[in-house]
Amino acid sequence: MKANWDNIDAQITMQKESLANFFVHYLKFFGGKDRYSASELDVYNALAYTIRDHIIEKWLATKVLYNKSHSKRIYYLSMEYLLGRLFSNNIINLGADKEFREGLKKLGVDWEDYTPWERESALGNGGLGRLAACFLDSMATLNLPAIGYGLRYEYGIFRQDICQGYQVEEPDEWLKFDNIWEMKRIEHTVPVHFGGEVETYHIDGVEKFNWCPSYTVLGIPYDMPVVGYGNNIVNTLRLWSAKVSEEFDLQDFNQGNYIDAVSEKVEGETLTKVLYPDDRTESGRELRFRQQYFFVCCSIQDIMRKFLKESSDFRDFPKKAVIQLNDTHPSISIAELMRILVDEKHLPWDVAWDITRKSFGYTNHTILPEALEKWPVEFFQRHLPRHLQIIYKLNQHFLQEVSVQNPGDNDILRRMSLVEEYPQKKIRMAHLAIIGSTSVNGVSEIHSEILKEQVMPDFYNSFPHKFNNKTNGITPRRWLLQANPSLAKLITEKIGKEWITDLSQLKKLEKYADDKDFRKRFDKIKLENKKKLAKLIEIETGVVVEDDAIFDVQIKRIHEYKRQLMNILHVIHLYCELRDHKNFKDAPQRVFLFAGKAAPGYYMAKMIIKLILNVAKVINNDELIKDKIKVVFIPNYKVSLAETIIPATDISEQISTAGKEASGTGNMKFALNGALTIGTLDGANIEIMNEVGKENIFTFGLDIDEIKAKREGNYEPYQLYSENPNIKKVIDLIQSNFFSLHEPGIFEPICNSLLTQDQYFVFADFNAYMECHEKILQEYKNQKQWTKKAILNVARMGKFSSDRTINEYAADIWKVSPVKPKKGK
Ligand code: CJB
Repeated sequence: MKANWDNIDAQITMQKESLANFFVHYLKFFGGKDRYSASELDVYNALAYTIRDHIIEKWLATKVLYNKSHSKRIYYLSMEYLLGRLFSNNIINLGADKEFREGLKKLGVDWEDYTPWERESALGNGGLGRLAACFLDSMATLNLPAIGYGLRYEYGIFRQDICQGYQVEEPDEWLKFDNIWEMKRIEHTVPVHFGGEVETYHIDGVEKFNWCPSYTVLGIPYDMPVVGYGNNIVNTLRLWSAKVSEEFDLQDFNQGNYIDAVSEKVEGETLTKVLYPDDRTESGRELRFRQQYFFVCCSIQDIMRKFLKESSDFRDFPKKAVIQLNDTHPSISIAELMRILVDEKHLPWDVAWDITRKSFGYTNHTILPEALEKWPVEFFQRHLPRHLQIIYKLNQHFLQEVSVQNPGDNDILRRMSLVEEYPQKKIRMAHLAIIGSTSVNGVSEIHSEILKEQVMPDFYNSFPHKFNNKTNGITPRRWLLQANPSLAKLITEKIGKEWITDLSQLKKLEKYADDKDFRKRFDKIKLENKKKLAKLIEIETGVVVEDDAIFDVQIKRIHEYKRQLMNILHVIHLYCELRDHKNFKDAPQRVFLFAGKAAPGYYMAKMIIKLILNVAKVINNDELIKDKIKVVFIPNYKVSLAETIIPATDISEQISTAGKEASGTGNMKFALNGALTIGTLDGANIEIMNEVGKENIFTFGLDIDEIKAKREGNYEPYQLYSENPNIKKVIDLIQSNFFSLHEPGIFEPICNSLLTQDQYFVFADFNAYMECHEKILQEYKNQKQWTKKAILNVARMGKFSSDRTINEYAADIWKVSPVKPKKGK
């Protein structure tokens, strides 16, 4: 009998009345549970399956819509996605929260009670991965035909435990239970080859290359739906998982090489075992190199397969596909696409290069020299011999062009080469990404300028047209609508709900800064959010804080350039002041809250955590200061924690050394939720200042030029220490082991590094930071003014929606327009 597709295609639309039936169906027939045996996890699973059905309907329809449109596709390649929990986000984006609540009422089930049962998806380290997640949300919401590609790490970013004040890493077993949001697509499995050698042969006198790899791994795709907000669009995030092919395995098996077969299998499958928990240092990590190629190879094959459904003329490729590289991590794609076009599709080199260059865009996210990827040539020789040949040939052609433009200048050839010769021969991945892309962008205005003027001036001079800026943004769906529902509701009540998809509408709130009633409601919401945070702090750390304290927050990866150290030194200074002057009559309590993970091999970052925790212990238990300061370090920072902390924050600490933070996106989340920023003139802080107005943000410290001058001059931190009594007191107290009685000397490396080098200019900015905090405290006393400023911050954050960022990428780089269903369909 033939299937009747007209009937099968009929959509099962979500109806309030049928939700309870769906839920019971899943609980019983998927979970095998009833009222006696169902756990809270079973209820969560049944709820998630129920909502998933409705997502799948829209997912299928979106695919049909995109296929019919024949539009150019956007392929976003990122090694990291920090998605966070998806259950509530999906319900909210579907616009189904009310239906869901009401539809399940008769069962007495409130979906919001079950959100903690979802294992968080944390396949990223920090800003870069979270940005990719915000971009997915915006691309879906803007009807852009985009696919995200990534890796399905079995273990995401480690769980951070604290043991005796030290960070301890535990594996993140996020796949231990079912992952309801993924679907295995076994039919799109692809092979990925490694190693071996390259043979040369000739056809009609033309030299050809045949890569004979030594082993093969399979890439299995798992698709996750990306639900657009209120537009019935569901895009796809495709994550690759590595598996060793069975035939390959069996061959060795039959020849009696049991151990070899098994160890090859383990080797192959370790490829996607774990996310590298350090985003800044690259040295010697061969597995990471292989992970990158595995990712790239799977994704490019998939992109090719999709392209070939549309056209067989590869010259059309750039008209049908644009591939955005999220940092250099996937930049081997450029050599891989060349290899496919030249070796497999037999296109002439120049034609292949033209196609390749037109198809890629590259986003740079950092100028920290240690984070600019360079892979040893020997890694290429061992694992990707053909790609190495291709890179060498690209380099040869490229340097020829450079030399024609700069006759006799050998130094420029050395600087621009794709190959670094000393001390070890390495491939400079950023150089490959720049020459192989049509667009090179930074992530804030200042960062893009630094990139052009200081980091890549030679490339900028050669290809000025490629360089552009795309200031980062955040999705208002997760970071306001979902994280701060009460504030979102108040805003909607006053200005309507258009802000959710057009954040510039928030401007309309400006007039409410002078409205007493509005300010009262705004303050009340902040207080409620603080109460929730205070509870969480007590549960997570045992520290009791007052609900109406000033919450001063620094949450982000722990890194010296982000200067958590300056923050905690300042806290120690305040503590000394309190002890010395005991003048704290009606001062409000100040809670200094920290959270963030340190890369497991980053000694200094780990010692900074230890210092914060030790200082916290002393201060929180010192009765002399009458609880006027509390210091809190919440372990295991993650997206869901940020969602609780940010809406409760008064003061947002964005205090990186000027020139070091490419953009920052936490800064945007806080300001959008009505926190006032204390910040340096770095990254997107500058643009936030320009938007909210100088009087509504607290900036301090050396700017980029001043830092540069200090670095080039002879900066003497020891002199600052001897001359500045505030700094001296704090450092002396640490060195006296006041915070490390039982582990004397443990903070010596921190003090030493500050006194002898102070690479990140903590001492140089200390006074300015201190004075800025004094100003903040004064201003906080005037609650009316403070709230006014907070409201103006919210009202003026429109620019920082990731919808704006993505619209710019789509218009300027990708040249892709939204795909919308034809009216009446
Ligand atoms: N960033 O999170 C990372 N990892 C890297 O390896 C390099 C940069 C961050 O990317 C964010 C998104 O663009 C930026 O906001 C942030 O400043 C940068 O440090």
